[in-house]
Amino acid sequence: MITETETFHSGFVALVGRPNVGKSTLLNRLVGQKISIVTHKPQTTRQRINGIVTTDNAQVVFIDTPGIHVAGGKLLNQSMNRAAQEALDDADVIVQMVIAGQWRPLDEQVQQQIQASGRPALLVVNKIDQVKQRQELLPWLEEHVDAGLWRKVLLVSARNGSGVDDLMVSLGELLPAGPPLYPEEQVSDRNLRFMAAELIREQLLRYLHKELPYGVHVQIERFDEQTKPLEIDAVIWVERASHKGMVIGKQGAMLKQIGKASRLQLNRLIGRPVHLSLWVSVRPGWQSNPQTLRDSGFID
Ligand SMILES: Nc1nc2c(ncn2[C@@H]2O[C@H](COP(=O)(O)OP(=O)(O)OP(=O)(O)O)[C@@H](O)[C@H]2O)c(=O)[nH]1
Ligand SMILES: [Mg+2]
Repeated sequence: MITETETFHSGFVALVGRPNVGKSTLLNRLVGQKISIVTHKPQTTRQRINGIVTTDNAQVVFIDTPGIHVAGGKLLNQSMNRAAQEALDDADVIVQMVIAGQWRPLDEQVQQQIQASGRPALLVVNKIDQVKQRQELLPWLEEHVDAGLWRKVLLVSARNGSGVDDLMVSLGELLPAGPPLYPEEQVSDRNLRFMAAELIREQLLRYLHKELPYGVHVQIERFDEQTKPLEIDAVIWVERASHKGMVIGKQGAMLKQIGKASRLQLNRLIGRPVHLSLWVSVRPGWQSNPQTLRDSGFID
């Protein structure tokens, strides 16, 4: 319930860090719902996703961003890093996430980007559930964490929720006074169609090996809410003809497995039975094709 607008705080908080540190896991934990996909593979998130948390006295719009990485030549990867940079530029407050006990060159690079932005920033040291004794972390914290840079340093487990309430309190205090930016019941800026494509891509990342999942994209061709069960047709893009066979598998076994796992996720997301049809289409070089990336919302 939103009551007193005078003391209400609102604004954008960017969650940034190198791939796999747990940004999307934390977003889902904060929002209390799965709105961003999570896998053990780096570069899972490809586009920014806003997750909205509204309390009695604040509305925090969290921006989940793609992990900042060495982009190489592909336009898709460049667009992912750009999405993270834009979130840094748009945010009122920045949260950098790192993994407890790890401080890699990319973590250092992200920290420098945050410094350059000049925005207030917090450091979240995530995955502390993997640390047996918190004291073990002290030498690491002393070596890598420059307390002067951060408004606060928090030890968190996005997986089990430890430290997450403290993070919310700290963020509420740092955001400017202002009215809510979204209706209080809204939890994401993305629609069901986008989330459906993401859930299917999550299963592709889970089931496909090595580099193959990085070359896939899911395009929803039909999302018919009038039918019972709800009908979803989706096309999985792959970069090469040889990849098509790998996604389909022997006698269609792989695609069947991915379809089944996706359907279960979609049923949960939408709250009613879904009929899912999947196709695989070869789109050579889609990751570097500006028109394709524009049509799919990766670049403006
Ligand atoms: N043990 C442990 N694992 C975690 C925690 N948070 C995230 N993970 C795991 O770390 C992996 C990466 O999590 P994601 O949330 O996808 O990480 P991300 O930073 O969003 O990754 P990208 O989207 O690739 O940039 C997954 O296997 C998560 O289950 C945590 O607090 N503890
Ligand atoms: Mg992510």
